[in-house]
Parts: sequence; C-alpha cells; structure tokens
Amino acid sequence: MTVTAAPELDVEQLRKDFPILSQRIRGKPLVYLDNAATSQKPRSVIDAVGRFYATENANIHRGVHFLSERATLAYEAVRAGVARFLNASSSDEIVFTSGTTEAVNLVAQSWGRSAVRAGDELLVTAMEHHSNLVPWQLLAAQTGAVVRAVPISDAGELDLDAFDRLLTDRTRLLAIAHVSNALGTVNPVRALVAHARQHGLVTLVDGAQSVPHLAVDVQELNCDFFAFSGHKVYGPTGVGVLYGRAALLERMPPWQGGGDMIEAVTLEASTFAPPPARFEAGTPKIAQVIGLGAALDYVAAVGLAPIGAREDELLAYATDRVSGLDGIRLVGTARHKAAVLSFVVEGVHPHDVAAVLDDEGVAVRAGHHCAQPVMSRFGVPATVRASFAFYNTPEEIDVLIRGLGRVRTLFA
Ligand code: C6P
Repeated sequence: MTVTAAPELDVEQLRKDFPILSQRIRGKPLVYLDNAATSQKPRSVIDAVGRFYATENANIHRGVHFLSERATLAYEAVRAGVARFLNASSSDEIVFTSGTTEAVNLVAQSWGRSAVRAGDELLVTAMEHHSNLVPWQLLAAQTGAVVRAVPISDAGELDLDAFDRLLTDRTRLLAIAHVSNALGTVNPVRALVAHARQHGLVTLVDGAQSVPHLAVDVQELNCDFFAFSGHKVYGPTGVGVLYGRAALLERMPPWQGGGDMIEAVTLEASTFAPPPARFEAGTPKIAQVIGLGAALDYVAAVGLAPIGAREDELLAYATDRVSGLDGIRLVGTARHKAAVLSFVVEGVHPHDVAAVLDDEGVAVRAGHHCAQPVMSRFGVPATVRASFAFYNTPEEIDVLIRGLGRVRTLFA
C-alpha cells in the first residue's frame, strides 16, 4: 500500500479568506492562537449568512410561499451535507442544536431520563469539558445514577486498565471527548467505543475539538451519539450538531416542546414528529445552519487531511520551541495530540501571561478551559493554552515565543 502525503496548503493565500486575520491588535498584527475556543470565519461563511438574510430570509417548514420553501430546502440541504461530512447513514440522524453543550444535554435529558435508573453508572473521563460532565451529573441527581470517571496519567492519557475496571454490569453509558480541549489528547475512541458496546453501553463522543482537525466517520467509530459545534469548525456561533443512531433517536422522547416537533396537538395531549424534527422545537437556527453548511463546504475544499497535517506540524514546532524555554511546564504531553498546547510559566499566573501576550497582539486562552477536574489532576488553577488552526504560521509561533520571553523578563 502506498501512503500519499497530504498536499501542502498555500497558507498565505488561504489566510486571505479570513478577513479578521489581517487586523492589527494594539498596533501589532493579530496572532490568533485561541482556535479551540472558537475558530475564525472565512469570507464564504460570512457571506452565506449575510446573503441568507439579504435575499432568502424566511421561517422554514411553515410557509407555502416561495422564500419559505427555498429556505426550507437550503436548511435541509445542510442536514444532508452534515450527514455526508460525518458519514451518517441518513440525514434523519442529524439533529441541529445550538452547540455541543445542547447536544449533550439533549441526550442526557431525553435518552438519559427515559433509560437510566437509580444505581446505574455513567462513565465519563477525568478530561471532559464541563459540557460532557455536568449534564451527566444533573442526570445522576435526577435519577439516582452515579457518575464515574476514567482517570488520566501524568502525560494526560486515559488509564485504560482503569477503564476496564470501571466497566461494571451497572454501567449504562460511556461519554467521552474525542480530543481534550485542555490537554490536546486524542483519545482512542474507536477502540473504547467498541469495548463499551460489547458491554451493552450507549456511547456518546464529544467531537467539539476533533471535527476541526480530523476526519470523522460515525459509522466507523460506531458510536451511538456524536456532538460538535459549528463555531469551532469555521462556522457561526449558535449552531451545533447531534448525530444519533436512528434506532436510538426513534425511541427517545422529546426533551423540549413547541412548534415543529409535533404531529398533532389537542388541549389534552400531543403526539410527536419523528426524528430529527422531534428534537428541534421552535424556530431553528436557520441562518446559522446555512453558515455551517458554507463552513463544511470550505473545509471540504481545503481538505481535512492537509488541515490536520499542517496543524500537526504547527503543534510539533510550538511544542519544541516552548519546551526549550526555562521555567515552563507543559500540561498534556500525550503521544497523540491535536492542535492544543497547554502550559504554565513557573511563578506567573496564567492570566498575567495571557495579558502580556495580548500586548503583543497574541490571543491565547488562560484559565481552567471549562475543565476544572483536569486542572485539579495537574495541581494547577489554570493553564495558558495556545491552540492552532491551519491558517497559523511558524512565524506566529515565534511571536508567541518572544512574548513568553517578555513574560520572563517582566516577572523575573
Ligand atoms: N470549548 C474551549 O475554549 P460549546 O460551548 O457548546 O460550543 O462547546 C462546548 C465544548 C464541549 N466539549 C469540548 C471538548 C469543548 O472544547 C467545548 C468548548 C471551548 O475549550 C469553550 S469553553
């Protein structure tokens, strides 16, 4: 078998697609290294949303007039596009949500409230974002179930022996991040999902941080649910996706009631539409979905393989340069990582580091990254996190390194 290397991207040219990147911040060129929080948007996405409002805006699934029909077709075409993007077997398995957070809450409240009983166990990992932890804690409080977490090693990898030990005959669910937002670890989700399914568990993969960097095939992963957010994959805020295996979605009750999710309503009772409409109560995020469609088209045109390859190079370069600096400790040194470099500077609070970097035009995130259990595991209140997209450059990483040098001088 011959392995074809991913083609090189013309990054200089591609950067021109992102109007925000040419800005100056505090008089310095913007160095945007906060892509795990949200990625920047290409012109095609900005234009798609603007064009929708300027020429196509109408509510969907409700009108017989021209605009409504056209908007409905456009919205449903994106659903089909998302199904192709994730390789779902049908677009009926794609539910639009406001983001990963809402997708996980939907599963917890719909599947969870109907399937989980007192004493059942819900297995997560110690590296989950709060969005894939708190909804399960809420479900546990509502049902009497118990949340258990797979511990992580000093490198930020899952303890797979502990994973085995934590699977009991009471475990009902595995909910796991594909890629950790705080550590960058890429988890072996395919193997873990396979193992969990052998034990009869329902499986949910939080793909918020994987979808922008890796090609995802939900049939290959064989998970029951997969969630991601549009805004981290070059799309608008306010829209996300829940993939759900048809057989499960069909059995799940609605979690929110309102327009568009019903079949028939009387004053006494209602019957409900089949999925995915059952889970999309109220006027949907129409313009955002259109923008998400444009974002996925953009990603397809650039290519996820070259995007991932480029980001791996950036991460390797940044890891090498940052670890060469005195007084810096990396948090998260897993063998398989994607696009995230978390670290602490000895004796300097991460917020101070980020403020100095901001003065240099460098945008990073400092804080607990909505993953407080990860911070506790590594004994730090917070980290500085530089996170990369394909449009970043080694020269931008050099600016980060110079900024960190300035931190050392200021706080020596
Ligand atoms: N992480 C970060 O800076 P929403 O907010 O619903 O779009 O995504 C939530 C979420 C869920 N899972 C993971 C792994 C995530 O990284 C995020 C969002 C951002 O790391 C904002 S806190």
